[in-house]
Amino acid sequence: MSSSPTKSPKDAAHEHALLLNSIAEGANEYPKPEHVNFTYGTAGFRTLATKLPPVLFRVGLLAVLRSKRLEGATIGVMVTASHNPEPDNGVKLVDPSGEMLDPTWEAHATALSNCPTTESLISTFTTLATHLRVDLHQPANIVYARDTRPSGPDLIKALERGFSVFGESVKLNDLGITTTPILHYVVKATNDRTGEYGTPNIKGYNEKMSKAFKTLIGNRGPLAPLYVDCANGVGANALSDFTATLGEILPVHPLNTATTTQGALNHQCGADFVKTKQALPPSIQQSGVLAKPNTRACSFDGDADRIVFYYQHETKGTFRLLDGDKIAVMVAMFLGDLVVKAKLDEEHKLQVGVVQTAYANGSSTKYLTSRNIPVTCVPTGVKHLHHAAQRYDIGVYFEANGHGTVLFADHAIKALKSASPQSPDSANAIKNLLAFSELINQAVGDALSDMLLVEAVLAHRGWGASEWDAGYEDLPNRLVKVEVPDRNIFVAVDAERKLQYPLGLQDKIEDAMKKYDMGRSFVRPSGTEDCVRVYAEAKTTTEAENLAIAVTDLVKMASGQI
Ligand code: NG1
Ligand code: ZN
Repeated sequence: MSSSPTKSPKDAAHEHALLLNSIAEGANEYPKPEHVNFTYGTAGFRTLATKLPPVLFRVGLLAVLRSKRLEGATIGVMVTASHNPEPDNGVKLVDPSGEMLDPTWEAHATALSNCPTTESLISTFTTLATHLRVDLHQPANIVYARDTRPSGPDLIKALERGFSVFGESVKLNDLGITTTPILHYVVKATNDRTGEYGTPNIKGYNEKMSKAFKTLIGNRGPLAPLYVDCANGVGANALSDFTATLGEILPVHPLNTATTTQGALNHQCGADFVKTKQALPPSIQQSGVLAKPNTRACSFDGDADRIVFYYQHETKGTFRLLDGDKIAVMVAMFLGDLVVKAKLDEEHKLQVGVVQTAYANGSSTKYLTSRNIPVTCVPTGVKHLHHAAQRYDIGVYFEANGHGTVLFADHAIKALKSASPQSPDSANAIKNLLAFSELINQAVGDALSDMLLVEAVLAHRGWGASEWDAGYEDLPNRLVKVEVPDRNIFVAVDAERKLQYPLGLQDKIEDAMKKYDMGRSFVRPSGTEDCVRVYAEAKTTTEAENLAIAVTDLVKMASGQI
């Protein structure tokens, strides 16, 4: 820690002592519960909300440290547990670029949150500030928000208590109740010195997207009606704000918007329910809105950063899922076509690539690679996908569960802006590519923005849901959650497609796979829940199910359960 040049060492020491006192006072109000171990994982901290107030207080301290370390750059804090049930809650930090927290700081978050006493918290805080060379005299800027969970207000209070120990050196921007991606947008826009990304508030977000969407739809609207399952969460608020800005071109029918009904959040609805059950939310089934052929619906998750689409088969009436893989494939193909039409000169040629995880359906990967679209496979967790996508000129990344976005590299935007089009067609393609770069959230997966992306591509293609679906047929698949005594004995490698430990288990999984036509299966420990996940796919539903059962048994055997 260096002291300000205007202060004497004595004053600086006094000020520091006051700060530590102030931290101690706050920490005493939020003692850490015994026998709980917190981990800052893929989704930040996430557990039962009642356990979280002390964590929020400490996250408040860390957010301020991070902002001060970055000379006052704005840091984001989001209080949400996404698709988890209502009694859970969580918190995650957002870095100034709008991306997830720098992974090296995840360990600092974990360390602070697990300090058992006020004394150990003070000592860990002091050590961190020193080792990370944080000048505590720097200003700090924080933007924060929460989803609609009833536990939100108490957690925000604990977070604000953490901020308050630093007194007036911290400037706060409370966005209130909003979606995770809007919070990321505001962080990115606040830190953007060029002022080009957008106005750093919710209105700025709506205006930016609405303008880009209108450019893309042109005179193609009004589009066919779209039913949107808001998971009874914050997406309902964001959607109604947005449609008020957008006007008539997309007739949106919001469903599951009961944000104040106790227990309704993510219950029998939302993107995670639809993806894991591979079925309609019962409320939508009963409403009969999808009975009309080719009617599209989509589901957000509880903090509106995931989206999946679906419809009912025209003749069979069966449920058809259009998940993250289907979105990635359609979007990558479409942007690839636009790039060809843009006819950029040789030195500015742009490559569209796709980033997936092992959970991507095998058919989607095959479809892309057979059409010469490069595909990268990375471990689960958005930060891995995001970073891999940054290596393409235009990087499309989606998890199968519907979390994803498309990143346009700075040099790609420059090439598009400076191109001299050879024909009206190429001028149009360039204009559209630039409008897509504005429409798509460049910080993080965003259900609302991805919904508009899909709608814009469908409008340009002149497709309904069934034409979109026709590209490839998903291989039947099963995802099983296996509870084991210690998930840490399972160590996955090779983008989590193989197990290194327990020794010998991978060979057994591969032997099981060989017994099924097009069989593929892998096992990995979850990063967000205390379980191991088994994924299996094969040519038929029965084979996929049998493979999942066989591999689940192998996992149980390896962990001594059978
Ligand atoms: P874990 O619990 O590590 O499988 C889940 C999702 C991830 C990601 C994170 C963060 C699956 C199989 N896993 O991770 O894709 O979205 O949550 O929310 O969907
Ligand atoms: Zn989410």
